[in-house]
Amino acid sequence: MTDYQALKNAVMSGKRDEVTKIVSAAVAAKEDLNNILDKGMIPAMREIGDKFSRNEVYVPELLVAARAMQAGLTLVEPLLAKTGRKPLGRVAIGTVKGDLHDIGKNLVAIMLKGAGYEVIDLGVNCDVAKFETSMDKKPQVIACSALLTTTMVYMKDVVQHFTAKGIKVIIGGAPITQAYADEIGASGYSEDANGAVKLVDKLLGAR
Ligand code: B1M
Repeated sequence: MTDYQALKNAVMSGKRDEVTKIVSAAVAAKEDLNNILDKGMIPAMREIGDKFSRNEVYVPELLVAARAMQAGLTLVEPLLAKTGRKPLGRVAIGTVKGDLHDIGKNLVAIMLKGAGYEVIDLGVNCDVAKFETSMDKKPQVIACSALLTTTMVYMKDVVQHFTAKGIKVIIGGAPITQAYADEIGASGYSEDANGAVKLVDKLLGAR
């Protein structure tokens, strides 16, 4: 019988080997994959995300937890694909054209995955055409990250293009503000990765 509290603690404290051990054993014992996610890993990422938002933990702690989460997800994801577990929704994410910063974007992606969303990660330097390549997967939200004042302006093109098609666009990154999001007509802004999950939850009515 899997100790889900131990799994949760291992993810939150970033113990990657421990997560791998517990998840491997759970998979070998044919535990319900939904339980592994819903009782262990997802609450762990939600809780550490909330702590991060309250400044109780910082980027390094969040990064190690994210890596531990990723280690567990790597084991579960291929099996989940076979069970047909439905994701809460689909989000395509990328850092905008001209911008190569991806640490924050990766955190947002992993928090979304951890929360139960399917994430199409388009990487960095994404222009509208690159975001368009995700359309065959039918994302409901485009999530756009920028770290440079010179590249954030491109978000306006992404917002205009996709909102015209009825797809929501959310933005974030160090130089972004709510005022800027309002100015360019984005569907939403969040200042951190956990806030991005809450924003997507709200936009898609998922929770
Ligand atoms: Co660069 N860089 N950098 N850099 N870099 C900054 C951003 C800078 C502020 C440093 C400085 O001058 N003090 C500055 C920007 C100045 C400005 O525009 N105002 C800068 C510069 C100038 C540059 C170069 C131009 C330097 C040069 O070559 N002369 C160059 C540009 C390259 C390019 O992109 N074309 C450059 C290059 C690099 C490295 C490659 C060396 C490296 C990036 C490595 C990588 O990402 N793989 C790098 C780094 C590491 C930084 C700093 C030090 C750290 C950024 C980071 O990862 N933070 C940064 C200075 C700083 O921020 N102190 C700096 C941690 C990360 C977790 O935070 O990405 O903000 P962040 O993400 C947060 C939130 O913003 C939010 O959630 C995350 C956490 O909760 N968030 C979202 C992010 N995306 C979101 C999306 C959402 C919602 C929330 O919804 C969609």
